[in-house]
Amino acid sequence: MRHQTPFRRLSMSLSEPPSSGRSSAILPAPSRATTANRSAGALSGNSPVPAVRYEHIEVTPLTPSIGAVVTGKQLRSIDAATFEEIHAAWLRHLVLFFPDQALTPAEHLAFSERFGTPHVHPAAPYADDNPAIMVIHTDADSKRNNGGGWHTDVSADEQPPKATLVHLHQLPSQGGDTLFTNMYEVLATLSPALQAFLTRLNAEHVANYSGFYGDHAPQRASPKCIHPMVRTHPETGRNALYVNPGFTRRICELSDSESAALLKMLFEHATHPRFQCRYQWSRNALALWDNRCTWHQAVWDYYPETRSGLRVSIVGDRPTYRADAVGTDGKKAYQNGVKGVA
Ligand SMILES: O=C(O)CCC(=O)C(=O)O
Ligand SMILES: [Fe+2]
Repeated sequence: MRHQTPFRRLSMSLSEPPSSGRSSAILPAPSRATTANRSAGALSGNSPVPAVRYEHIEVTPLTPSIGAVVTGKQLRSIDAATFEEIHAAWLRHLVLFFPDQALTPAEHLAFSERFGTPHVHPAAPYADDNPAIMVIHTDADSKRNNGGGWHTDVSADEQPPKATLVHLHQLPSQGGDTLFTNMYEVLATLSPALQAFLTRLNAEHVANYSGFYGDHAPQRASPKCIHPMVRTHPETGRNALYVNPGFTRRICELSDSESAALLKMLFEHATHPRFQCRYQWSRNALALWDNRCTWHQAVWDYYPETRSGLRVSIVGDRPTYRADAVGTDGKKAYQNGVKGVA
């Protein structure tokens, strides 16, 4: 398979930063481990996380930056070794897609719970009398499409969901794709001076679900929270930009006009296609994404057709920036990497 460059067994610990011991927080120089792997030709795509050899699943990357399709297993019955591989692939590719998963809502929930405690959405309708099983549904009567703009899930919560698992049961005849963005790379391709500045800033995230889900009564008040703009991923030790157009309203330490200008610039930078993948769903596919280092957006291009399924999210940590983190990934700065005219 083109993605597999076996040089290292999965027994490596991905719960530790890939290059622990590195002290400089944010300088965009490759870590020693990364450099060694690169010269050995061991990296696939842009990930600084070492390649792994999978023995229980097949993993096919969608782009060098983000996303992989995982085949070979039914998620309703996986053993601990398979789960470990899925977890490692998730940390490496940020979003995984599992086609052809025959899952009842209870099985979807049970697989999701292997990642932690289910998160209850503040306002969305739910299935099976269980507020942890959120309904995803858009049809000809919908006023809006859930997840239709770039966002990370419920980032206005004090402990936003770390993982989201969406299983789609009904699809339109065409369209209804979901796009994902790699927010590690978005940060890493900014100039070192701007990265360093961002590590000192916090931003306010505000949700307003009032009327969003029609007549459905909310589970709780719409949340509001202040989070650091650069977030250190607690499992990979890598830094990601943690602001998004869906929920981030202003940068606390700046004036209104400075805040608006910087957020506009960051949002534009983050929407470059080089950081993205786009998934074309098939019926009964399940997507698993990491909200700590990605954005996503569901495209509503299939009106008046119906698209529906279920979602379970898993509670994450309170976002923090760690000055002793692995840092960013040594990408070329934005002006060297992605600007261009044609
Ligand atoms: O329907 C989708 O593809 C994703 C919608 C969304 O943003 C979500 O469920 O978090
Ligand atoms: Fe979402």
